[in-house]
Amino acid sequence: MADYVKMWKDLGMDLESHDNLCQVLPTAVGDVFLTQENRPKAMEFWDLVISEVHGIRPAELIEEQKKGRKVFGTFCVFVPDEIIVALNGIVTGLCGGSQFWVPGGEAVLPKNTCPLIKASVGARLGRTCPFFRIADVYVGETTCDGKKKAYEILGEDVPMIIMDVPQMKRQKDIEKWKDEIADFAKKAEEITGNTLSVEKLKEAINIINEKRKAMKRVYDARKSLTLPISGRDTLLMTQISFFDDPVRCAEMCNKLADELEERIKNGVSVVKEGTKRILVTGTPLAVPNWKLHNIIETSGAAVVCEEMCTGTRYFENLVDGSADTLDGLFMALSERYMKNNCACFTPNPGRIEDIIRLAREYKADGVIDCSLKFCGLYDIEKKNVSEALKKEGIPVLSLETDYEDSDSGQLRTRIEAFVEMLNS
Ligand code: BJ8
Repeated sequence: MADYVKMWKDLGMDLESHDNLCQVLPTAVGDVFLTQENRPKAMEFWDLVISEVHGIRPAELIEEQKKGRKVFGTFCVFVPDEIIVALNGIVTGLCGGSQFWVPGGEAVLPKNTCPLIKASVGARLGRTCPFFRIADVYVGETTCDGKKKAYEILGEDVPMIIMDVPQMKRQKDIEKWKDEIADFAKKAEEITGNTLSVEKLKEAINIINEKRKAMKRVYDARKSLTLPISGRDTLLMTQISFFDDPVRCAEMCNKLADELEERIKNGVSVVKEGTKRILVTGTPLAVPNWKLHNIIETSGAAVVCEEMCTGTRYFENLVDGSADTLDGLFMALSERYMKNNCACFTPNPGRIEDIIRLAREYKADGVIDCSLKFCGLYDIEKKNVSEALKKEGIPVLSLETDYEDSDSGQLRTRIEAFVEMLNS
């Protein structure tokens, strides 16, 4: 591994505490990913990135900053990457997925806040994540109450833009989100010092659409009964796509998709015939949260699809880049982003329709609906999800978890019983 200590020091990181974090990660990567058999060769790229997750990409970002580019840290798939890319900015995901950061978050937030929020705040305030140190500006959004209030705390420490996400999906809400995107573009122009043009925005729309198409190719391969890739590996690819350069991301995903399509042709599967196929839905799984996938896939089943923001919601629906005015392109962006069926909307029938559609497309035998503890939005929506799936004859298991390992045994027992029920 290259020596990144100077870089971390220059970023003002707490090196002692960061060392403790670095010690746990390799074991987790080894246990979750490297123990799998018959992995696609193209996964070598993501194995390398995750093995130096606090080194390779942060070093690239710093090099780009030296050339005058600005880094925008984001927490939600509602933030339109296209605007940032069109202004020659760089997007990096910032959601925290490790229990390591939770106590730091609990120092300033109530304990009954969801772990994703606590970890994100803890990662910033504890100075143990280079991405949180590098970002020139954070972009928050008004999706859930916990995030809204946490952004006020983060905003004391770092420049922050908040985007006001509508809570409903009427035509006037789509118009409102278009205006919000236009306002965001103005702020992003100030930060980058660049001016947005129709041409640049069209180009950026194309770049991000290509990334979405490449990710979709990988996911489409999972629809085959000859399953060419595990859920764990696909999740890793998806998680890293939030940090990576979008052009390289598309290139690597296409390379992986080529290999997966070849595997299907040759009948190469990562699981035995008849292995039960699971669609996972619920709250996002930020790096390095691999707990659920790992338990499912070591309990005799395979994850074939994720209806979540670290899954299909990140790449489904392309932006129509045909308009010839900025206003027209902002509207096209709004229309695409407002198709995201996050539980922050009311009512939210689109998510249930998506889960049923995806369960059929990916030939899932059952659905696991799992939310993070203290996420009221997804927890409350479980009732409607579970009733709708039962009506469709699709078996469903509803779970709640957090970032600690203490509930792993209990989760495993429930998941094993669910898989056994599917098998019988
Ligand atoms: S579009 S899912 S990325 S908001 S788990 S922090 S909702 S209390 S993450 Fe999300 Fe955007 Fe929606 Fe997707 Fe709050 Fe729930 Fe925590 Fe959550």
